[in-house]
Amino acid sequence: MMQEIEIIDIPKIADPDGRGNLSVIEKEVLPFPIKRVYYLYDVPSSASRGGHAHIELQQCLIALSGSFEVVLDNGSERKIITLNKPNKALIIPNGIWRELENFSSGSVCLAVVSAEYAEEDYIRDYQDFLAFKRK
Ligand code: T46
Repeated sequence: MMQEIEIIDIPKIADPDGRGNLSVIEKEVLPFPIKRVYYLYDVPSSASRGGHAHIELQQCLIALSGSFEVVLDNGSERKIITLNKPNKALIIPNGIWRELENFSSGSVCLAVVSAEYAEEDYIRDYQDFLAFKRK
């Protein structure tokens, strides 16, 4: 269950002269071709983002800075994953309900996704999501 949800390593290039790290996403790092990038920032700690599923869109989430929790729900099971490392990426396949919460101060959530923005791809009502999963 929840097999397709995974945390992958983003290659990290540590600078030999102590200039810090560089991580890069290219070629086959993600399990889908990249069509769009967006990011969430200045999110109050009390706020919740997400609260929807996507019909087709596949997504990669990275905590570029700080930390936040991602609640994942496949219609029969829920789990919570904390993201807090810029070289770890959470892969969320289509058909998964997600909620993002407990953002730390100054945190930045990068989303790298498989499709352009399309409101028709969203299921924003949880009962509609459960009905979609039963189909
Ligand atoms: C997701 C989570 C992690 C656009 O016009 N273009 C875009 O590319 C996006 C992503 C959003 N919007 C508009 C649509 C809404 O009027 O921005 C507004 C806020 O979007 P939303 O309420 O969907 O934001 P989140 O943070 O709840 O969800 C977003 C993504 O939409 C979603 O794919 O998985 O981040």
